[in-house]
Amino acid sequence: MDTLEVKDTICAISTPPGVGGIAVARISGHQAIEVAQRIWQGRSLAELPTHRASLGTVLDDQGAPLDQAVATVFRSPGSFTGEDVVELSVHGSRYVQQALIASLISAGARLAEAGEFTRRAFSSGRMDLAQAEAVADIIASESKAAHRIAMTQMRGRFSERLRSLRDRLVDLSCLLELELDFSEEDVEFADRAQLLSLATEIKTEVDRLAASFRSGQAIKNGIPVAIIGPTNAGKSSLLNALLGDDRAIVSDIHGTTRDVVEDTIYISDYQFRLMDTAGLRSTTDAIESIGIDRSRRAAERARIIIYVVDSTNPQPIDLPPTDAHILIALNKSDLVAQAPSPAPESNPSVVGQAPSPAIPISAKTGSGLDALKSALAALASEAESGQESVLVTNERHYQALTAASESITRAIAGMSSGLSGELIAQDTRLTIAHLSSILGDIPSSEILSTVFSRFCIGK
Ligand SMILES: Nc1nc2c(ncn2[C@@H]2O[C@H](COP(=O)(O)OP(=O)(O)OP(=O)(O)O)[C@@H](O)[C@H]2O)c(=O)[nH]1
Ligand SMILES: [Mg+2]
Repeated sequence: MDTLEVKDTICAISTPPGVGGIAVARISGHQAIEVAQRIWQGRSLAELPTHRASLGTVLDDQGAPLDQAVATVFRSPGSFTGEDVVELSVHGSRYVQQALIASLISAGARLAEAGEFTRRAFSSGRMDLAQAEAVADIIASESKAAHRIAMTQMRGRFSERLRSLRDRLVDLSCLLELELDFSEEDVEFADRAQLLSLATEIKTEVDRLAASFRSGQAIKNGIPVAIIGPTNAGKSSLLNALLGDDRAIVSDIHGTTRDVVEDTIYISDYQFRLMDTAGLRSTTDAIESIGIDRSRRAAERARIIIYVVDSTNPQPIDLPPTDAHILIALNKSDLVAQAPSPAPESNPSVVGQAPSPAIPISAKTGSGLDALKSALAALASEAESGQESVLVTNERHYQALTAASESITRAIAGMSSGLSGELIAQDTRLTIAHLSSILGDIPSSEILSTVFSRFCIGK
């Protein structure tokens, strides 16, 4: 709990800037109802039951009627921030919004800082830090999948997982401390093998959560897809066909595209960031070489590569080793009469990573594009539901998990090499602290000793 903070009453427009049918001003703090009442004509807000709305009139800072409005009162602790909250819905004119805020400030509120409502929700214990961060992610979510992951986190699934890991670590830590306390009496509370297997299990889980970050981040920000292939294969035509827009220049001149052309599409629940790139070929043109360099870098950034082959002129696939998923698109299928030829011979580093069969497409007629889109959606869905039930999407969480993994690894190494219990216990505590930092509750020695007393009777 954030008890040091002075909880003055804050206000802000919570709807997006600009004109809208309705705008909502939110007021939070122990004087929220009193402040709102000063600019309110209508049923007394103090007498309004919690979670109830009432129609009335809001007044400007001169006391003149400003707009007809609906006031909703949420009493502490059953509100978003945990404090008393009043929401005033007014007509969404820019003038009304600005005059309403001016009026609330003259009535005793202060303009809220960015994120302050959610921050108060965190400090009043309404949610932990990971949940508060998820609120920001929900607001920023641009695809159904990004929204779904953020919702899971806001509802506390990720936090539950972390708490359960932490509790098991506290168990472990407790056994280690007991051994330390009684070491002279030669009492064994748990054999080393048992401690080791518990620690290893915890490390595996921490590592799996950390490993989900790449997928989680890609789904949150848009999955990077690089369109790669030789010149004139139809990469830019494919980008345009997928976007349904003349985004990139198309021509039959080899080496048309020089720069990476990027745009986003939505398929199924996912957002993809498509990158059209310069065709791969050996060239003496200095600018084209720079473009090809950029293609290779785009391929490195990508989670999925669409490798475009010209079916009328198939060449061996030439890709540097990559850990991206590779989809092979056999383009210009409209020009080959019979069933499309099998995938051209590929270099071995790629073959192993291209389990899906090549997809015949025509960027010109649009045939096969649905199959290509389905393949993209299937890869995205695999990445989402792959190894983990919750995906890590936040850089801060990822850093903390990585640090937790490092400290538990040291503890495990210590256990297997018979290092002093003191050092192992220290690394275990450090792991607990890293996991706790994600939830925002760094355990003070006081909290830890409370937790410990629950587990270690008589200590
Ligand atoms: N018939 C047919 N022509 C196509 C198809 N896709 C692309 N083309 C033609 O192939 C030529 C090259 O297309 P681009 O999309 O510019 O090829 P690119 O791979 O982007 O080429 P670079 O930018 O030079 O690397 C153009 O003349 C397109 O009209 C297709 O599916 N069928
Ligand atoms: Mg091109």
